Amino acid sequence: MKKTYTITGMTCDGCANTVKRLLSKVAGVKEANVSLAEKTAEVTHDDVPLSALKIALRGFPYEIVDRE
Ligand SMILES: [Cu+2]
Repeated sequence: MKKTYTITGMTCDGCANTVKRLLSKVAGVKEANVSLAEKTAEVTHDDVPLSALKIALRGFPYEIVDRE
């Protein structure tokens, strides 16, 4: 499935690249595309729970949340 989440805490392209890299490493994630301008991440994955994506960003100044 492909799902779009909100990412908080990103301030520059480096942040966006870091979030993309961290999310891409999660088991079950096929692709992650991050938009700094929209503060979103579009993640293609096999039913990876949001909690697993949150854990991937733990220790970094970013948070992934469901899009309102
Ligand atoms: Cu940054």
